[in-house]
Amino acid sequence: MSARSTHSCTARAHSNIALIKYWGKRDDRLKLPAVGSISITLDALYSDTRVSFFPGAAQDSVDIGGRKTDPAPFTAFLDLVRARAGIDYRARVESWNNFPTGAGLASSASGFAALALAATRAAGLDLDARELSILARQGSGSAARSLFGGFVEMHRGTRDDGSDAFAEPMLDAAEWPLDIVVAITDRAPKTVNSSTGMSGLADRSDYYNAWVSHADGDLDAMRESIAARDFETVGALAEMSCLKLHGLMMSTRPGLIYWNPATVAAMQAVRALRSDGVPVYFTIDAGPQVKAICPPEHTATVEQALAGVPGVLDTRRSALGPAAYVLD
Ligand code: 2P0
Repeated sequence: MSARSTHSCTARAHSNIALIKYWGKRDDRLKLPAVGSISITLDALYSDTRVSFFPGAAQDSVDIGGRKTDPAPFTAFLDLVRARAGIDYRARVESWNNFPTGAGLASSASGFAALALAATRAAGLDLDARELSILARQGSGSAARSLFGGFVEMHRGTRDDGSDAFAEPMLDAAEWPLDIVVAITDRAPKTVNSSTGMSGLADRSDYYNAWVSHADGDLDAMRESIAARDFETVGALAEMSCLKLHGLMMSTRPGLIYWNPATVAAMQAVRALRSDGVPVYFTIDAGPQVKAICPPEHTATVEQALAGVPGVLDTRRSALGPAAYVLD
């Protein structure tokens, strides 16, 4: 957009879950991750975000799911877009998630990815995929991955300015169809958000150095097993990365426990399915929901088993999803 006109844009971005997890930052302000990560994008969970810049407005306004939200964290992000576009108009942001917000289903990933795409387009910018990913990362580290579909790798990068800390696609969704069954065990927003949970980790966890020093090996192994379409190894690596992440969280002063009894029961149900010959592995993010990954021919069996676990409130199933895109 030129500085004279006003524009709106609505974009959709899908949530993602990491198979090799990101946790910890090497720079808080630029949200530079301490470790790289590899994720899959989910078709069934997404955020739609509309951004309109208005010349006359005094401040940004943000609604999520129809409710007014403190605009401060979004203003900091929109300032990056405004600086780049050379405008100073305030924005009206309206965002909807088709799933519970802030409950460990990566609403900040899909939300900030959709916001990055909608805000840049509304401001008249047309950033390439890498630039957009670097921008989205500054909203939320995991948002850098939600701009892409299928299997995605986020690079840790080594530069201080963050110019090499971006995500890029590895495989499109259609290249290796897999399903995810999400077992929802609590719909309430979590009490400790990810940024707080992972802040200052080097000083707060005795396990931090071990976490960082093994990350590259885990990423190499995951890259290789994805390239080989080796589901058992992908699943085993993902389950181990999840358990290492939660071990790290529990080792952080004060100890961070995101699980509830149904979370543990669902993990055990996944392992029981596996001992019965069903290829399925679990992963869990910064929340109590369990995500089970399996080839599509086993999805119905997995969903039925998880729905029957005491304390599981609901299940959602998803295929792998597409890259973020503009709706209008
Ligand atoms: C991940 N998580 O790789 C890890 C695993 C949750 C557990 O990325 O502070 O919301 O905005 O960068 O991206 C969640 O962290 O945190 C996350 P910030 P973000 O998916």
